[in-house]
Amino acid sequence: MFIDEAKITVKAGDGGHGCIAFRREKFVPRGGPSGGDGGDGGNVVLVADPQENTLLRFRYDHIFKAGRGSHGQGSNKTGKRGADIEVRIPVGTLVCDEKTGEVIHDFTDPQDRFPIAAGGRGGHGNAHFASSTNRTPSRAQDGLPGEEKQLKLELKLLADAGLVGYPNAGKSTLISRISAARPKIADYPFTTLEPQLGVVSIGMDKSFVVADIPGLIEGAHLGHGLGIQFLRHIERCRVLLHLVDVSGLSDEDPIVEYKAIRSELAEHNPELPLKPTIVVATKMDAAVPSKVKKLQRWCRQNDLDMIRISSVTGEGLEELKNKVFLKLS
Ligand SMILES: Nc1nc2c(ncn2[C@@H]2O[C@H](COP(=O)(O)OP(=O)(O)OP(=O)(O)O)[C@@H](O)[C@H]2O)c(=O)[nH]1
Ligand SMILES: [Mg+2]
Repeated sequence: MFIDEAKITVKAGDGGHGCIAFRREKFVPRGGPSGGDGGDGGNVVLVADPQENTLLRFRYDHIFKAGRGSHGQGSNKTGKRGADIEVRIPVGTLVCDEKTGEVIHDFTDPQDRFPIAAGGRGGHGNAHFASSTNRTPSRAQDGLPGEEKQLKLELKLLADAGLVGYPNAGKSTLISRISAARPKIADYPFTTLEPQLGVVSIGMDKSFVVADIPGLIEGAHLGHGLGIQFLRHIERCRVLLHLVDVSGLSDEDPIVEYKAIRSELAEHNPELPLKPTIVVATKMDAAVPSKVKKLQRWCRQNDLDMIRISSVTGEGLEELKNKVFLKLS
């Protein structure tokens, strides 16, 4: 679950064929061979790009071909080289051969470049084969095929946004609605025992990673409930989503609940409460209006962003995704 995966095919360009030709010029009897070489095929190069943070885009786009070399021509014209292509992948991606599982390259540094598939060499034209004993060679080479590889990409994810809240606040349900993660969901506290990550996509090319962690309760820093050991998973998140149940399914006062979690965060690491936070009022389909109003007022007074959502009806989910993305960029 902490790993994002993708399979891609890379195909380097084939080399162009060599050409068979002879000079034909007026007043030059028996002109020599003049067939040019084929151009080399283009290479496929993988490049680690700090702007990319997930492998999500490879779900839509997973075959990458470099350009083929042009064939040689008469008058000793060499064919044009095929164009190289660069495939940009996130820093931290491990690339393996899909069939053998062998590790090909670990992209640990930004701008790390690795030629993954070499273009085929262009074939020699007949001019190349002329010698003192054979002045009219009538053979030329075909270009060689470019390399083709099936690759498996693996990326260890770091979450951009972390979900915090009481048990049953609806954290796992939310992540299951906005990402492909499928954590266990149930109407009893502490359903989630292990942190889960999900990749949230916005449109075709934007995404962020969200972490679902076990619920917190008052005294978590003293070991109550499942404790706060899971908070280390969100220490590197840049945004916190603080989920507060405003439905009749919870009998807790929303403000009391909010403050309890905030103080547990601070107990764990005083910097956690300083992170940009969005207060997320959950289960709006079953909302108790007085709770919503109370939380709303509190957020306004404390200059906090608040969004109302329902993972059942989908209310507010797009707004939430966009807001998180804005805070991250
Ligand atoms: N009506 C309604 N119920 C919801 C909504 N979101 C979650 N629930 C229900 O609330 C209960 C708890 O949901 P979970 O997603 O498991 O809550 P959690 O915050 O992950 O809980 P823990 O893992 O125990 O911390 C489940 O019964 C869900 O079906 C919602 O938007 N509307
Ligand atoms: Mg859960």
